[in-house]
Amino acid sequence: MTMIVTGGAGFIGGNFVYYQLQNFPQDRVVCFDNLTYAGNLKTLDEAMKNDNFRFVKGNIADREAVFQLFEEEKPDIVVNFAAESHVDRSIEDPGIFLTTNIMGTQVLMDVCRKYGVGRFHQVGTDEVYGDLPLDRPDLFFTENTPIHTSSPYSASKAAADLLVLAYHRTFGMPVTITRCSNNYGPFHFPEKLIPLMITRAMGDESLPVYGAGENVRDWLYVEDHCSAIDLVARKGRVGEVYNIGSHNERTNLQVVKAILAELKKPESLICFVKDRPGHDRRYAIDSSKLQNELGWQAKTDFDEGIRKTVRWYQDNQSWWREILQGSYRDYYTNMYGNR
Ligand code: NAD
Ligand code: TDX
Repeated sequence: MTMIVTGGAGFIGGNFVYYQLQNFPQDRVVCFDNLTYAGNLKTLDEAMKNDNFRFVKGNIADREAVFQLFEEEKPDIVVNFAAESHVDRSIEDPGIFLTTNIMGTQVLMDVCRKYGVGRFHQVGTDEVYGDLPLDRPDLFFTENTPIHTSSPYSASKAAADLLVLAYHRTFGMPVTITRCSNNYGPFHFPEKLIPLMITRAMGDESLPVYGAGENVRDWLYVEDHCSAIDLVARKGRVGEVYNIGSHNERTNLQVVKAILAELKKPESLICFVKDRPGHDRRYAIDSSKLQNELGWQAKTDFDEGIRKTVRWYQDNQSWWREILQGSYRDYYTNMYGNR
């Protein structure tokens, strides 16, 4: 079997490539990724040593390149991780989010249709549901929660989901969609909350918490996300959406304090900065559909996951220090300089 993984040089896609190579050593995995600022070939160093792995540099919105790839590979399954994924960047410059996340998904749907691909799996996000109030801990997103987006990022992801479902209804394409809560773990680009705080705290630098740090996210260790996607892509019912989450809700302040405790660094590093515009208050996922239908369960709770993640950043400093030396510096100054 051949699986194409788009966006496999990024955080979750990279972890998913390793999940596939380890659990299905007989299958071929082809990563298609155009290596944006968030893509990193170093993440795939180990995969490159595997004969069943191929890396192809290319843009999912480039119709010609995508059709060429499918002509060569004739894949059985396509899992689409490729996306612009950072909310703050989508607030600064929404255009590329629409091109990659919407138009790119359309190109992939067209090519899957032409080549009769057996399954197209779209990696979606819980952000398409908007947010929940902080004072209603009884409320959770289900697959029937209305789409109600807050940022250009989440709007582009919602548009992609709708397009995927439309191709299923109109053309009978065999699609599935998962919508997951916040991930963390190895190879996470240090613009996102957890790796940003770990890498800065390791250097005794200030930790920029937006607003009062009371916003809540439901944190899922990336390996658990990979196992859920794999299960849905192989065994999920066609045309269905499955939520993924594990009830590990934490306020941002709790997350940052847990990181500081793990690193034995002082809480005086915390610095409250101007809030994110349109900042979603709380995400919380009900994933009982996935659990009941496919028997999925998360294996890693937050305390264990954060320990493993901190350890990974301590043990793999060359991976992230190289990123911090590049254009990331300008990004940090622009985003946080006057905050
Ligand atoms: P990431 O930003 O770390 O990686 C994205 C990857 O996609 C990079 O390797 C990048 O080079 C590649 N890419 C971007 N544009 C491309 C294009 N036009 N053509 C080909 N490749 C392109 O993102 P991530 O955090 O790993 O997220 C992966 C997917 O999971 C995204 O679709 C995201 O919306 C979704 N998701 C992420 C989270 C999370 O917590 N990170 C949670 C739920 C869903
Ligand atoms: O410096 C920061 N300070 C801060 O307080 C950063 C980068 C973030 N935050 C807050 C904002 C959020 O409430 O931390 C929380 C998490 O922020 P991000 O890491 O930017 O993630 P989020 O906006 O929740 O989106 C993530 O989860 C859903 C991913 O980036 C998305 O791709 C995914 O769809």
